[in-house]
Amino acid sequence: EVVNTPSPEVQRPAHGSAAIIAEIAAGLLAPAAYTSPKFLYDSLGSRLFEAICELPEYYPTRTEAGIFAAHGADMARALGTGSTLIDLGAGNCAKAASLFPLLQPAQYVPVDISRDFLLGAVAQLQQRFPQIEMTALGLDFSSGFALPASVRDEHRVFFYPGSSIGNFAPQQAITFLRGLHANTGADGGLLIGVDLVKDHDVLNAAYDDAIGVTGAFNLNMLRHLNHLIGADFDVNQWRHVAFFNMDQSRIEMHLEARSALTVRWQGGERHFVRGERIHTEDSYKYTRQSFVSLLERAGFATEQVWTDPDHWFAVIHARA
Ligand code: AVI
Repeated sequence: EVVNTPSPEVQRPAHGSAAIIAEIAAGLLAPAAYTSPKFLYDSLGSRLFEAICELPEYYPTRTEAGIFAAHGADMARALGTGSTLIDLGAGNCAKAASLFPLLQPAQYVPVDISRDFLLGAVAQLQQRFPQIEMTALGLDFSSGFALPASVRDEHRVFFYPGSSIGNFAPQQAITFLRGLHANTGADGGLLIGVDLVKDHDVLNAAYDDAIGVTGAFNLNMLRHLNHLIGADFDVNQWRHVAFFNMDQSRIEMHLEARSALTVRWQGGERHFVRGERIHTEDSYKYTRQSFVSLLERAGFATEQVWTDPDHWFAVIHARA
């Protein structure tokens, strides 16, 4: 018997909700097209980001890891053991896990938009650390979130490593940090990783690596958009562009049309001329002082700043 089954690609509806479709369409239709960097992280995007972290050019991950390795005990003394450690953008949970022996949290709450990726990582971690209560939250926390009742409310420490705060514009970062501040409680705090301004060649290379992993990460967003809004982006028609914008103190990532083209999606379309770009991500770089004052504006008081010998990256402990 021959069963004629349409291919799953054809049959599968777009997975995005109406709100997500509207959000993405608004960005694509803006005079200067843009998308939110959160759409970089489907399951392949999360894996590509893991690969980026291993690149010789991408210094933030290993520089921050060096700071944790050198000063982890000091950080544990400052934060205290038995905390409720809320790991924002936990991904594979490896950074927090490397600090468990020193921090000894009572509860670990990893939060990540990429739910399936997160659940896999947490299942493995729970076996290694059975004494820590683990509550995984698969949600997009970028526009604020309410913590469920299963998250203990005493001694909350928000852990936000990796300089992901740099992916918010400064004013958005303040709003986001204020949201954390409102959820922290008097005995809680924040341990946050911040990428610092440095030599522009170092910055540019970190976001435009020689073997093109960052380019693949950026271009993969188009495949993700195809899935989310039923778009027909052809990845081959776009190229990765990344550079440091000195005036704004940020790396900008864009996708640039290689030729004139039209993209169509559920309920909309846009024509792009050759060389026109979609702005996909910003990664702000701070000075130590500028970030301390940003924290202050969000209600946090900086307690301690740890950095690497080159002052490329900072890990900051702040109190609510
Ligand atoms: C997740 N975030 C801190 C990364 C960054 O450096 O801004 C995302 C990234 N984009 C390109 N490479 C890495």
